[in-house]
Amino acid sequence: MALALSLGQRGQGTCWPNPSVGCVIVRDGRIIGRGWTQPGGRPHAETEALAQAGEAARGATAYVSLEPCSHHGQTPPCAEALISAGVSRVVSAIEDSDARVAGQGFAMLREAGIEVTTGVLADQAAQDHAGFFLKTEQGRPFVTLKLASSFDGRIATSNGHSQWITGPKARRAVHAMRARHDAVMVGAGTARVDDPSLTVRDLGIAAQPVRVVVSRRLDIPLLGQLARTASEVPVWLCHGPSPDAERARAWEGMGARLIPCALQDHHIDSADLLQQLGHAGLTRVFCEGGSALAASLLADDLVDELVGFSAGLTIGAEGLPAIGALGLEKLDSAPRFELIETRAVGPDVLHRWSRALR
Ligand code: AOF
Ligand code: ZN
Repeated sequence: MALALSLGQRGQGTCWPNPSVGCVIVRDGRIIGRGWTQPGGRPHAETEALAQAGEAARGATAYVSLEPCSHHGQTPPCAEALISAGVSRVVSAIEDSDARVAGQGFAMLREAGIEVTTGVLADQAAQDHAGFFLKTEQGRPFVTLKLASSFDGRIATSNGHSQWITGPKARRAVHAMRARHDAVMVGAGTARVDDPSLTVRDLGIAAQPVRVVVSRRLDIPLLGQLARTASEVPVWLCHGPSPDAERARAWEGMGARLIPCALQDHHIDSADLLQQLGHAGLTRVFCEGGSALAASLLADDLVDELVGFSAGLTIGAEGLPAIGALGLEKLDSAPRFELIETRAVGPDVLHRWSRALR
C-alpha cells in the first residue's frame, strides 16, 4: 500500500478533477503490475496496473490507494475490471467520497466473492486525497499557502523589491511543489509588482499547473509574463462584478478563462472564489500570495497547509509584511497550524504546517 500511495502521489497536479490514485498488483509475493491515474484523470490506476499484469492477475491481490470505482463514467468501473481480471483480493486505503461510488465499489467486489480489506494506511490516503475529498464534500479545493520571507516575515522592501529573498534551492523546491498542485494562484498586486510567470521550470516536467490570478477589476498587465504565455499555459482570472469590458475582451482574446466571483466588503469573497475553482474541477491550489489574498484566505479559515521558506536576512518594519491585516484582538482567534516538517534547503529553512483540526 505504501508503494500504491507513492505511485498515486506521482499524478498529483495532473489528474484533476479526478483523484490521483495508485495501484499495485501482487501475486506470489511478486509485483506484476503497477499503475497510477493518468493525466486528465483517465485511465484510472487499476486499468493501468491490470494492463501490465495481464493474465497473471488471476488469483492476485490488488492494492489500491482509493476504493475502486463502481460507476459507468467516462470509463467502465474499475471494480468490474478487477472482477473480470479474476483478482481474488483487494486491499484499499480508504472509501471514495464521490457519491457515485461511496462504498458501492467495495460492495460490488464483495458480491463477486472477492475478499476486501480497507483502511490500510488510511491516514496517509486521507492526506493524499484531501483535495479530492474537500472538493466532493465541501465544493472547494485543498489550499496550500506558500510564503518566502525574510527572518522577520517580510516579503519585499517598501518599494516592492523581492528578488531574491530565498536562494536557488528553495526556488527549485517551490517549482516542485507547484508541479504537485493543479493550480498556482496569486493576487493581482503580486502579478503587477513581480510580473511572475508562475510556471514549473528547470525540473524536466512538461505538465503545467493552471495559473489563477485573483483581481477584482482585472487590473493585470496585458504585456507581462502571464499574458505572453497565456496561449501555452492556462490563465484563469477570477474577477468581481462588471470588470472593465475592454480588458476582459483582451484577456479572453489571449485565451484566458474569466471566472466571475462574489464580493465581500469590496473584495473578492475567498469562500466563493474557492467554490468557483472547485466547480471548475481544481482539487489542489498553491497560493503564492500576496499579503491581501493570503490574509483573506486565512481570515476565512480556508488554508489547509502553510509552507514557509525563511531566509537569513532582515528587511525591517518598512518592508512588506507576508500577510495583511487579520483584525485579530485575541490570540485565541488566530488561525493556528500544527508543525509537520522542518528542514534546511540550501541557506534557507523550510517549514510546513497543517491546519489544526478545529
Ligand atoms: C478509481 N481509480 O484511478 C481514480 C478513481 O469520470 P471518470 O469515469 O473518470 O470517474 C471519475 C471518478 O472515479 C472520480 O470522481 C472518483 O470517484 C473515481 N476516481 N477511481 O477507481 C482511479 N482516479
Ligand atoms: Zn476507476
